[in-house]
Amino acid sequence: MTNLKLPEDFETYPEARKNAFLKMKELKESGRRIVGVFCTYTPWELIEAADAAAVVLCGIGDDNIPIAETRLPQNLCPLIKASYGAALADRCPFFYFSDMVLAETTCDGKKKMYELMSELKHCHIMQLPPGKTGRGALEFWKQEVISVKEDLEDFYHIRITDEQIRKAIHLRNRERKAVLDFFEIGRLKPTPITGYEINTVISSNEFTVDLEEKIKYLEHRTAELKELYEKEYKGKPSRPRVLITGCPTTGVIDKIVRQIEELGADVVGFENCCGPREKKDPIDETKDPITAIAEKYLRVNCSVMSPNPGRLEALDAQIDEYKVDGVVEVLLQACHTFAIESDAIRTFVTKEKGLPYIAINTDYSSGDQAQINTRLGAFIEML
Ligand code: BJ8
Repeated sequence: MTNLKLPEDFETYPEARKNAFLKMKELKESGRRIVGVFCTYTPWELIEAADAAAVVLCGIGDDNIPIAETRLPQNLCPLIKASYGAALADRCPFFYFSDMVLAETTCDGKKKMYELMSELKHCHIMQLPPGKTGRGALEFWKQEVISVKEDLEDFYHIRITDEQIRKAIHLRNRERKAVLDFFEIGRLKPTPITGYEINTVISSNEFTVDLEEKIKYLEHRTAELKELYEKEYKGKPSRPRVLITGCPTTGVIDKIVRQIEELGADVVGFENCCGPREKKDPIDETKDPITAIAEKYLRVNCSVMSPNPGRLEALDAQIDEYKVDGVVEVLLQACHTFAIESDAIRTFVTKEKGLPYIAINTDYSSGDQAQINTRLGAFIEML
């Protein structure tokens, strides 16, 4: 239970997941194609163009970890273990109903886990170049995008036309705009929305396969929140404003995001894959669609890229735009790429921006909750 202000029809992430499961079952029974995905690098537009529904697979749940550890090492990111454990034990309804999985070689743990996941279901694994700007990176990645299109065509015995891809790009750009507008409610001071709601709605929305329905919901909620701000919030004092950065937070919504807000601060923004990272960056609709898709997804500022200066630039802009008082970095256990980048992030936030910063190293268990609350409580007092 939470004492945070939430809309009447608010569903927690587990509730949304349960309801989506029933919809997914109906969808499958109606003969709809379903492709499971995991990551922000996924070119969703190609799935859409294949007239298939893209659905984000489960990567949360401490109860999925022991199952995963029967084949994966203990000292591995909980997101990777939970993804595999949920698939292996048939606990992820979306994996169960997916015809195939579209995945990418992002971090080492994920790419090796996908080798095991491929034993369970057809996984198309895109090879991601190690950097965005290296020699041939874009051309290499473009070939990977083409290989996805070809695999979808072979798998479903269809042809995907440029026209279908253009249509999908247009639809996804409209969706990006609706999601971005919703995120940007967090810029209002004081914010009329909790970070807990933002994180939950965005993560839960990944189960909504009808993009028009998703756009409609987000536009409606954004308009409602703007009205609420004008009526009840404008001109009132603000609580300390926190930006979250680092690893994805869907698996720790209750453990970290909600706790920050219960402890007296507002989470106003996310500089991670649960935030506007890729939503800010639409696909160019004037270019050849495959090139435009390849260019767009190669721009994602994930720590798996070396070097990754775009993340600092995005963080810089977001701290200013969201009028942030402090930054909380979430580091999932054994995520080496984000853990190594955290040194540069700490220096940037504290020295360049002159703001307090804290890194929380955690996993999906509840064992460290009390210790985290103590550290977050002390951090919020400094803001
Ligand atoms: S684009 S952040 S969704 S890879 S937390 S599994 S990196 S060890 S989730 Fe991610 Fe795509 Fe990047 Fe976004 Fe590995 Fe780190 Fe675990 Fe991670």
